[in-house]
Parts: sequence; C-alpha cells; structure tokens
Amino acid sequence: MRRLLLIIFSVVVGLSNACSGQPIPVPHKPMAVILDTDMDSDIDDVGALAMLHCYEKAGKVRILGVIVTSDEQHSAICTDAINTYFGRGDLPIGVSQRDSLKAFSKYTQAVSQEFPHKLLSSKDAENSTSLYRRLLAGEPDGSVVIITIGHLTSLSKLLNSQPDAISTLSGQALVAKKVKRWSCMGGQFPSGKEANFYRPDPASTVNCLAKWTLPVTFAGWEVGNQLVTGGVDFKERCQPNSPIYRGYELYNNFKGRASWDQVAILEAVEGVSSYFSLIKDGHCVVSADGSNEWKSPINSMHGYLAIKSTPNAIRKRIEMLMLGNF
Ligand SMILES: [Ca+2]
Repeated sequence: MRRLLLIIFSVVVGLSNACSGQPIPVPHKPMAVILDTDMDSDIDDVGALAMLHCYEKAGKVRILGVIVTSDEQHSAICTDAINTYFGRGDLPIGVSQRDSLKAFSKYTQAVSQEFPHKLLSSKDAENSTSLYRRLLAGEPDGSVVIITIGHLTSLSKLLNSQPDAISTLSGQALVAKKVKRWSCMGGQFPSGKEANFYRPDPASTVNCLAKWTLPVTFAGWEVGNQLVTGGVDFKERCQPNSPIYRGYELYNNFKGRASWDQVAILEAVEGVSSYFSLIKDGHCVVSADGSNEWKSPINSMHGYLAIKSTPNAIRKRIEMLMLGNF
C-alpha cells in the first residue's frame, strides 16, 4: 500500500512539473576524463592533477586514467602517489617511455619517496597507447574528454595506432567514435612557439592536428602565464603533509608559478564560463618546428582561449580547486 501511494505521488509530481512547464531534473552524469601529463620539469601539472581530483570529489568528473608522457624516471610514480593521496590509487597509469629515463625533476623523486603508491617503476606501468585504447573502448560513444597538459607524443601514438585485440578500430576511428572533445594546453596565440608543441616532439603536434576531427580548445601559453598560483598565500592554506604542498615547496619554495596546465583543466570541466572567451575565427596551424599560427579560414572544431574576466578572479578559482575546495 505504501509503495502504491509512493508511485501515485511520483506520477502526480511528475505531471505537475510537466504541466507547469518546469524542467524535470535529470540526474547529473560526471564527465569521463583522460588526463595526459608530462609531470616532470614544471609544477603546474601537480596543480592541474589536484584540480581534477577536486572536480571528481565534487561529482563533476570521473577520471578514467592518467597518461604520463615523460622521459623522467619518477614522473609516473609521482603521479601514482598523488592519485593515491586523493584516494584513487586504483587509477591506471600509462607511460609513453619505459627505458632510457632521466632524472631532472625537482620534486618527482621526493614525492615518490615520501608518499604511498603502488607503482614501483615506469617499467611496471601500461604502455600509453594500449591504455588509451583500452579506456576509450570501454566508454560510451562520444563521451570522453581528453585533456593534454604536456607534449603530444602519446596522443599522436594513439592516433597512429592500428586495430588490435582491444578494438577492431584504428586509433583515429576509435577517437572519432569515443571522444567528445580535446582540451589542449599548448601553443601560443595568435602565433608563437610554445614548449608542449615544439619540445621534444613537434612531429607529434603536427600529426595530432592533422588527424584530429573533433572539437579542440587550445589553452595557449599567454593565458596561463598571466595566472600565478602556488605562492605564499597558497602555502598558508595548503595541507602541509600533502604531495601538492611538497611539490610546490620543492619546486621553488612557494614563489608562485604560472598556471598554464590548470587553465586546460578549468576550461575542460567548467567550459569558457565567465572566465574566458573562445576565439573561433580561424584554425590552428602548426609548422614542422612546432611553432603555431592562427589562420583563416574558420575550422569550426578549433578554438583558443582568451581571458574575459580578471586574471585575479581566475587565479583565485584555480587555487581554490587546487586546495580541494569546489
Ligand atoms: Ca605540463
């Protein structure tokens, strides 16, 4: 009887919503995200990953896995330690390179030694192409957002990949079927030469842009460069026994750093919102040396960001998210 009354109540409420023209709430579905990072020489990747975990805790995203496109030997382990700190030690990590790794990061080794993680070596991580393919194959069509905050070697390898035991589709076809859009920290707009595009693998940038047919938003160098985060005021609010605190401490002892990578995360999850304008009057052309230029004619899939609100408002929002406050 109680169940019957509940059903009648639900029907009546539903009808009244329909009759009043009020939209019936649809349950929110978190956005499925793959992050592709070069967590090594710079610290903004750490801030970006912290933001992504904050969004996940707030129910905005579902992180599928992290691709580590780096030749630094502790980069993947450090990424695993950060994921573990945020309760996602289960996240798969794919690496672009397992051999001939170098040690040049100011923080990845210390974070790896000081914080728990499961991954003992990059050699134990999955190959980036196979992880990309496995994650994409397991998701509904047109649903995955790829965020790249490093150079494009792994994405290029994915796009070049051939059908295999994971999927009968080529990498390009798999991306076209499963991906919704790409948020890319890279390039300088309207023209310039930026590290993710030219160092160490400009051929991959050219290949990615040639093979990419879906919406892509570029968060250029000039945007994040205006947004310094991780300074002394951040230090006062950051949990001292966290890998985020240690990373920024080891990097430059909280002198602050531009938020190039965090912009790509912010835009990927919140859209241009009140913070950015999306310039769509042309398309991005990358030369063989990795320099880029915004040119006509319009490619409706391409857009790049410009700051619309004040840099300080965006900077504050980024730091809030880096601190875990949605
Ligand atoms: Ca980066």
